[in-house]
Amino acid sequence: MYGNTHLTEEEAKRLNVTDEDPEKLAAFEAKIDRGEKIEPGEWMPKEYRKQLLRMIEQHAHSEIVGALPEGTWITRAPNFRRKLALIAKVQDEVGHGQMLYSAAETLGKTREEMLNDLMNGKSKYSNVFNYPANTWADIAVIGFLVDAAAIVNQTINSKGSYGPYCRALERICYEEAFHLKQGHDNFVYLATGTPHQRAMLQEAMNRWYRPLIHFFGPPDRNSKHSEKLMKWKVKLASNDAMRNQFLDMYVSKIQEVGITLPDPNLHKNADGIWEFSDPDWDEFKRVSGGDGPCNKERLEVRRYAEMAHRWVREALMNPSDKYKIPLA
Ligand code: FAQ
Repeated sequence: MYGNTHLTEEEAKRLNVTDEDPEKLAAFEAKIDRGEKIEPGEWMPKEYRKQLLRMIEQHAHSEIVGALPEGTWITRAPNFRRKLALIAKVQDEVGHGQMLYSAAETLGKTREEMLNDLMNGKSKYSNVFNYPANTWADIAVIGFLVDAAAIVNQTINSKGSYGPYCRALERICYEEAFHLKQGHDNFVYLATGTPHQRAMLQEAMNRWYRPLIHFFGPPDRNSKHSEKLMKWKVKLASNDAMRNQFLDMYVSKIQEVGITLPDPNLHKNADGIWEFSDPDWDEFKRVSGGDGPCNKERLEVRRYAEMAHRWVREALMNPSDKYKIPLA
């Protein structure tokens, strides 16, 4: 065993904690096992900090990049009610990014460093936001199913071990529940609408099916970080388990309004596990590695926002005479 921890020497090596103080490590693990939260400033293994930061930062980037595909439809929403709901939703997503950047900052990386790493391509964000929103039906699919997928992941992980991340996730889930409702309403409206509306929705569903399967990450057998993240209760279910829960909850809701999924092999087996055709994991690797249909555009928009709004940040952070509005 490694010190007085529950870890074998082999596990300690895999978790990359062999240079940590075994006493502190044992106390840290015991705290997590008791279901208590780790808070900023408390001792934690370097690898826990690194993994947590990577995951929260990636999540924060996903929220602000995730606002872009839907954001492009605000001016083209089909009516005022839908427009208002979409504006509120997109604003919420950016707010989620803010909450998550704040949680990530408690681990020692500044917001500026994180945003720079997003723009220079060092940090990842969710694959799903590298696909275009070609029609209004894409907004229904994103609002209903991407939000549903996010809720499955976030509800599970909100019971995790790091206080600031869990508190942010809890709040985010409340807001996502509203997003899902408006997405579902939009989805059902199109599915039960004119033949043209139904065809538009089916076409969008066909395009989003694979990215949605990819959303939960690679299959467990290829997941690099799950062992550590699950050991330390950052992630409370594996990629496959979350994907399965999503399919369990939403396949029937899609099919009950007459929309089909473009995989003849999608079915639930006798053990209650969903099986599906190979969703092209090479595509997932390409898209999450930077080579998807919209990766370039998404980062260009981010770089433009950074440049065009620099003066606002400067005015807020360094108030000086240069930015003072003369009062009459
Ligand atoms: N996209 O070892 P694993 C939202 C990478 S928020 C791109 O299994 P892990 C709200 C992974 O980084 C959506 N890359 O990774 C919204 C790793 O690469 P690396 C975001 C992915 O961390 C809705 C490699 O593959 N949610 O949608 C993806 O154990 C509507 C190996 O993977 C979160 O971020 C992916 N999908 O498990 C906004 C939730 N999956 O770093 C607007 C928090 C994996 O070694 C509109 N994150 N990779 O180079 C998580 O729960 C986990 O990070 C997983 C991946 C489950 C995503």
